[in-house]
Amino acid sequence: SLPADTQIIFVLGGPGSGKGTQCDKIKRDYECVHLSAGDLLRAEVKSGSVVGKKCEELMKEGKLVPVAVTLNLLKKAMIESGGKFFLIDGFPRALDQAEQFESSIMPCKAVLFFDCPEEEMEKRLLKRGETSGRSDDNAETIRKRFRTFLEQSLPVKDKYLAQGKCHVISAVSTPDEVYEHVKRALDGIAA
Ligand code: UP5
Ligand code: MG
Repeated sequence: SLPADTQIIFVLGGPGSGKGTQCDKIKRDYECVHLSAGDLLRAEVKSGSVVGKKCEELMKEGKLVPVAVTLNLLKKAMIESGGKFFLIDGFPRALDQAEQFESSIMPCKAVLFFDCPEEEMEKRLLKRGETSGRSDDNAETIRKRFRTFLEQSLPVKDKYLAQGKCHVISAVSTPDEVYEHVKRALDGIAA
C-alpha cells in the first residue's frame, strides 16, 4: 500500500495541450513520480497482452479504455515506484474514473488543467504525428480524441473547479512560459 502522507496531483488538459511536456519539467525541479496513463496503456499494448489488444483498438478510435484497466495499471505503478508525491498525467478522463480513483486510492490534493484552443492542439499533434509513430496522431483520430475530451473529460475539470482544487493554466505560450505558471501553482499548493 501507499505511505500515509502520499500526495496526488492530477495533470489534465486536452490531447496535445502539453501535459507530458510540463510533467517532464516538473520532474526536474520537484521530487515526484510522473505516471502517464497513456504511456502505461501504450506499454500494455506493446506487451501484446489480451487487455493490450483491446486497448489498442479503443485508443485508435480515440475512446476511453475501461477504468478498471487504467486504475490497475496506475495502482501497480504507484506502489512499485516507492514514491509519495505523484503526478498522474492524463487521468481521470471521466467523472466515474475520478470517483473510482479517489474512493479506492485517495482524493487528489490538486489538479493542474492545461487550457489550449483546439486549433493549436491539432497543429501540435499533426506535427508530432510526422515522427511519433503514435497510431492516434492522425487527423481522423485526433478529431475523435477531441470529441471524447469535450463530452467525457471536461466535466472532470468542472468537478474540481467546484471543489476549489483545479488550477487552470493557459498552455498556448512557449513550454518555458507555461512552466512559469505551473511552478507558481505548485508552490501555492505546497504552501
Ligand atoms: N508542445 C507541448 N507544449 C507546447 C507548447 N507550449 N508550445 C508548442 N508546442 C508544444 O505535447 C504534444 C506536442 O505538442 C508535442 O509534440 C510537444 O512537443 C508539443 P505533449 O506534452 O505530448 O502533450 P500531451 O497533453 O501530453 O498530449 P498527449 O497526446 O499525450 O495527450 P492525450 O491526452 O491525447 O494522450 P494520452 O497519452 O494521455 O492518451 C492517449 C489515449 O489513451 C486516449 O485518447 C485514450 O484512448 C487512452 N487513455 C484512456 O483511455 N484512459 C486514460 O486514463 C488515459 C488514456
Ligand atoms: Mg501525454
